[in-house]
Amino acid sequence: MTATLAASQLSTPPRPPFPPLERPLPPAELEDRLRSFHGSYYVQHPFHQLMYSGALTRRQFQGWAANRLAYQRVVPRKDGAILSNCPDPDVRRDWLQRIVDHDGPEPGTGGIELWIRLGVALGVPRDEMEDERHVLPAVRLICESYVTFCKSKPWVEAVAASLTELFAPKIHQQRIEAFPKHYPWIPAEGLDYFRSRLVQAPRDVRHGLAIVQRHCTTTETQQRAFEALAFKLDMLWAMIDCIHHAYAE
Ligand code: AHQ
Repeated sequence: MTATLAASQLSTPPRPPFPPLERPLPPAELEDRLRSFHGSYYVQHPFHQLMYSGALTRRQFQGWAANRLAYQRVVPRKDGAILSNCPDPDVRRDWLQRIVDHDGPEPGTGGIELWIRLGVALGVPRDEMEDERHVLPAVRLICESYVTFCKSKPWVEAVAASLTELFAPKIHQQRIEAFPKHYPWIPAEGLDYFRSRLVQAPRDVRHGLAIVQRHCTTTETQQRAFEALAFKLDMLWAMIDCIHHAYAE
């Protein structure tokens, strides 16, 4: 491809090639290979670099929170899709917790509510968060692609896609540290969602990783797990890329 065709705007994550496996990886090596995708995680994206360096404007924060609500709202729907495809009652029993974490045990509770409160803390009126008027068409399509993936792929591949959260504790901790330091105007309650994920994400990752290690024991199933993780990494990267360029100063 000639240099002039190189993308000048949208960015692409560094992608470690995953060469075809000659043999199935034992569980520990499978985890290592999954973790080796960390360089493609969207914490590396310029938008997040702006966020953590203190360079994000209030408007960019507001656009990010309003658009990211579309992602938070598809999470319980994609988890419902995984439940509907999963034949194992023990897995379903544990996976149910993810839906309760996001939707809450009753109205006005749960992670999605905390995300709306983040948007309000950033200055977006609650009704403008809830009616999703600021969600970009591309972000909506990207988020729906995650639901479609989890509806249409074998449930273990959908579980593998959730393992981007192997890399999430760092992103939540960075926000908890960066916001008070660089953005003192953000009320402390705006961070409540990130604090909740510091507890929930590691628990979810332990559960999801154990499922992938238990079920992906052939080169074919392990390769499909890598492809599922790569899809989700691209999905997150594409989402933040749209937000970044839509709200570029
Ligand atoms: O808040 C997030 C969340 O609840 C989930 C569920 C999980 C999944 O099942 O795919 N992924 C995920 C993520 C959440 N927050 C993102 C962020 O940047 O705040 C990170 C994202 C992920 O890493 O997949």
